[in-house]
Amino acid sequence: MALDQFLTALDSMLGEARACLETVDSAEALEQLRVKYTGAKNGELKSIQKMLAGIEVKDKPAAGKRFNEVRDGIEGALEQAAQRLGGSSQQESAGPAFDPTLPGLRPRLGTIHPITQSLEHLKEIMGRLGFNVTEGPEIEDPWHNFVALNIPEDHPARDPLDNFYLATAKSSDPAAQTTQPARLLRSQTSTVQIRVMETQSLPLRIISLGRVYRPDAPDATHFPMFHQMEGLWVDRNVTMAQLKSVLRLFATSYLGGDVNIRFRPSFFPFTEPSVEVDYWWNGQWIEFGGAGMVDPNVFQAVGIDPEVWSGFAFGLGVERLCMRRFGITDIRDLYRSDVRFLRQFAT
Ligand code: FA5
Repeated sequence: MALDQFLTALDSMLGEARACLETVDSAEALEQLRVKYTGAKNGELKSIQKMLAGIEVKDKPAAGKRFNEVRDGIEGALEQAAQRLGGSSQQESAGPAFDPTLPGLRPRLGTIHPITQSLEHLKEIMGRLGFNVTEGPEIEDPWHNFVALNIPEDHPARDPLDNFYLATAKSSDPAAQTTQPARLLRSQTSTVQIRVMETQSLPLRIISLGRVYRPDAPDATHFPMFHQMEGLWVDRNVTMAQLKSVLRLFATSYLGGDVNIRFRPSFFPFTEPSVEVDYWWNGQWIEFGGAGMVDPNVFQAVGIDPEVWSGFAFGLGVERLCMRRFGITDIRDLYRSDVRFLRQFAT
């Protein structure tokens, strides 16, 4: 088929279609025109499109281009006519817009992640015990993550293999490279103890909840990113007995009155004496936190007189608490982003 002939057929169809669509005066007539021109089986556009096969190869690009323009022109004219008649041509073709006899579609609501639920719940319990919520940065410097916490330069806790140090920007100036301060993802929320004691006046009673990072191999109870809740109480006569009472009260409020917890002597550079706290679950003790009396060296690092002030601090693993409360036996399930799993913990 010659190109001229093809273009003439296209143009006359477009002219005719536009004329009809400008004057169409009912939805039924519009629907008939829609089928006449754009119907998938016998529509006129379809018939003309078939003629494209008979066009010479060299003329095909021009013919195809004009065909697309005409098709868009007809679809545009259909849409305009539909709007003039008070609807959309798509809706008209799909039948009645609204069928009140159909059952409704229930909207699918998201659920709050169990860890977020736990964070909120922990804040609420500790708030009732008089602890105010504070925040600290996730990217830290060695002063707040180690030095002020009485963790000396050669302590294994500072080993690059046990921390996520951040690569510092490369500088062509070798002097600048050596003076750039190290940065790391905080490995514990105890960093916030230091920030709070540096800036807030005494006495104080705070908690801080947030993410911490360690290159631990994932298993049922370990993950490289997890959350901790740090607590710090500094006043004139704070004692270990108060620390144990607060942690017991907290554990029974969050995990239930029947929870069995124990304190084990332990060591942290920033507390003396120190304990680790476990709960009993499924036939074994699970460690959910560390705690102790603030070490005098830590007080001195932030300019607080340890002869006048005393305090306790604790750091609890939020995932371990959340797992016990919700009956989750593998920490990795919390971070697989499987909504079928997470939906079970809807509030
Ligand atoms: C600490 O991080 C201390 N900063 C806690 C502390 C604060 C002691 C204040 C004294 C005073 P530890 O490394 O034991 O301690 O971690 C505390 C809790 O975090 C653990 O008991 C455990 O519940 C949780 N935890 C530790 N590593 C992981 C991990 N890889 N995945 C999940 N939870 C973890």
